[in-house]
This record gives sequence, structure tokens and C-alpha cells, in this order.
Amino acid sequence: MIHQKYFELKAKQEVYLSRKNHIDDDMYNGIYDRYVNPVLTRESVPIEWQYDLDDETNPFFEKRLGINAVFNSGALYLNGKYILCPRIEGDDRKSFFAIAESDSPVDGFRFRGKPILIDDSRFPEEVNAYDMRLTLHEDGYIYGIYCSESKDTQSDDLSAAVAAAGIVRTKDLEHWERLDNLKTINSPQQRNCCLLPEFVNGKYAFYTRPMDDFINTGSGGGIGFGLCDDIEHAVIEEERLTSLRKYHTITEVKNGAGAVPIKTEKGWIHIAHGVRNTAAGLRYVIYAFATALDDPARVIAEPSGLLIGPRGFERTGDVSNVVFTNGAVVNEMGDVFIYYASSDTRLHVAGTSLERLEDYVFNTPQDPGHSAQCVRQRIELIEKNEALFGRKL
Ligand code: M1P
Repeated sequence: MIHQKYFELKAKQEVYLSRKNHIDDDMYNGIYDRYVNPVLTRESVPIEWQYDLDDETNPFFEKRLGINAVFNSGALYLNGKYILCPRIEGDDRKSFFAIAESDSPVDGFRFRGKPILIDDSRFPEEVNAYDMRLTLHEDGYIYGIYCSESKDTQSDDLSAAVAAAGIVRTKDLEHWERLDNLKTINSPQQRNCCLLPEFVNGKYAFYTRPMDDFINTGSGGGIGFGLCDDIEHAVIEEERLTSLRKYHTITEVKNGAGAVPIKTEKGWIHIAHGVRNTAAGLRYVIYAFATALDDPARVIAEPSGLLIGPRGFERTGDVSNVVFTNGAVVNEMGDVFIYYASSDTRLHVAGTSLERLEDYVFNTPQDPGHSAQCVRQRIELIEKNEALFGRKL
């Protein structure tokens, strides 16, 4: 018999999943709208994925396989549906992927089917899998590029790990084919890699993140870019740097590609993450930049500072003071939805338009790099405003 408690929890979850979302008017900045409710949380995960429903084998209706968090999500807009592929972390700390979809970009996301079972038969060392970027490529496949993590067997440190970029592909989001992990000849580890939707010079084009070890990028100077001929056995011989890490900026400690870049008439818009150190630990924020259409490694616009920072309750969670994105979509009306996670705990959405995003990326001043120059930049802005009024403000 099915345990009675199941029906109670199911009804409660239905109310939660049916909640409507709305723009948070107190967070106005003109660039994007933040929505009040997260779009996915641990409360969104089906009860059937966590409980044994049988009252004989589970008389106390105990959670058998709990979920700890739902966060960093790949995203696609496909056939009128908004598709998310988040990082779901079990209570066992292992992450996995599943597809959630909705007719609305901002609410109503429901998991469908079962979690995605990635074939690890050729990768027995893979212990964890997370942060998938979904790319609908012009070759007709949907690719998922994710972090494939394994234990560092060369180190005596029990927590030492190795990060690589795993590659899977599908045509229907149900059957996934595992390809070889991405090899980058000059970078021993990779995380935060993503595939551009278009060929560049007839080759598959990846944004990478050269790293010397699992946490520290070490000599890795920023977000890399590389080409490969064969996606089934992807090898990048040379990585060129794109958006750089810089002293006293939001990318000082590290940065990494985020959502799959968005193509506009003026260039590829990137929504990435930057990390700096503080007395309270690492602080992750989201920033944007653009690269050239004719050379997607060349940065052509770099607005100063952060696009999205952790605010309010977003600031706390399993890894506090973090916002992170690995998915954004554009619909046929040119609306843009950025799916970002807060503090490695839950997934939110911010909405804007291509026009607004382009205006932000190409018209926000660059960081001049020194406090005094930043003050000059701000005084210039104030004086421009005063000229409008014809008096001091
Ligand atoms: O904990 C914050 C983020 O840390 C990692 O990002 P990065 O490689 O840039 O340090 C990732 O593990 C990411 O999942 C996580 O949100």
C-alpha cells in the first residue's frame, strides 16, 4: 500500500510548484528584473525520487535518498518550452542532472522523467558530475558540457580532486551519448567549459578555463578559447585567453564562462562569473562582456564590475556569498532570461531583453582600474545630470 503521508506531501508540493512568480520591484536597476521566488529548489524535486512510498518497507515514511540543493543550471529555449538542466545535489553530496521544463520562463518548472544517467563505463574514476552548459549546436545535436570530477590519486590529500570537461550529446533530451572528455594540451584541469553554438573556421569552438589544480586556477589567466576538429574525441591544442583575471576587480582570484554566449548583431554576449577573495572567503558574482563575431576570442566590450551580485537571502546557503550562472535563454520576442543560482543552494531567474542587455554591455563604462579615475568617472556622470537640470543636484 502507498503510505498516506505521500498524498499529504504531494498536495503540499503541488501548491508550491503552482506558485506564480513576479518581479521584485525593490530591486530595480533598469538592466534586468529579478524575480521574487526561486525557479527551482530542493522542494521542487519529485517526492518519488526521494521516498520509498511503500508503507510496508517504509512504515515511518522516512526520506531514503534526500536532496540537499538544486542550483547551477544549463538552459535552453526549445519548441516554445523553457528547459532547465540543473545541478541537483543529493544528501550524499553527489550531484546529478535532470530536466525540468515549463511553458513560462519564470515559474511552473517541473522535473520530467527520471534523472539523467550518464554513461560512466569508460570513466570509472568519475565521482561527481555538475554544472552542465547546454548548447543547441548548428550540427543538430544538443551538447551538454559539464564538470567531471574524480579523486586526485597523485595526492596524499584525501580531498584533492581533478576536474575535467565531460561531453554528452542528445537530440531529444532523453537519450544521451557520452563522448570523450575534452583534452586541453596545455591545461591539466578544466571546469566551466562551454561550447559555442556555431562552428568557427569549420571547427567546434569551446570556451575553457585553464587551471593548474582543482580550486586554484594558478597560472590560468582567465577564460580561454580553443578550437577542435573532432567533437567525439575533442582535443584543444591551443587556448587563447579572452576575458582576463585582473588585480582589484571582481575577477581577481578567478573567472569562468557561464551561460552559452548569446549572439547579437554587435557581438557574442557572455554572462560569466568572477571571483574575488575577502576576509569572509571567496565571493562569486556574475559579470558580462562581449567578444567579436569574426573572432569570438577577442573581447570588444567589458562593462565595469558586476552584473548580478548576491543580495538579500541569496547571500546565504551552503556556500554563502555566491551567485553563479551556467544558463540563459532568448525567446523569439528577444526576451532574455538568465538562470542564476545563489550560494550553491537554489536557482533564480532574472529577465531582460536583447536590447537592454546590449545597451548594458556596450554602453556601461569600463573599469578604469584606480579609485581616483573611478571618482572622475562618477563626477562626470553627476555633472552630465546637473547640466540637464541647469543646477547642482
Ligand atoms: O562554490 C561556488 C562555485 O564553485 C565552482 O566554480 P569555480 O570553478 O569557478 O570555482 C563550481 O564548483 C560551482 O559549481 C560552484 O557554484
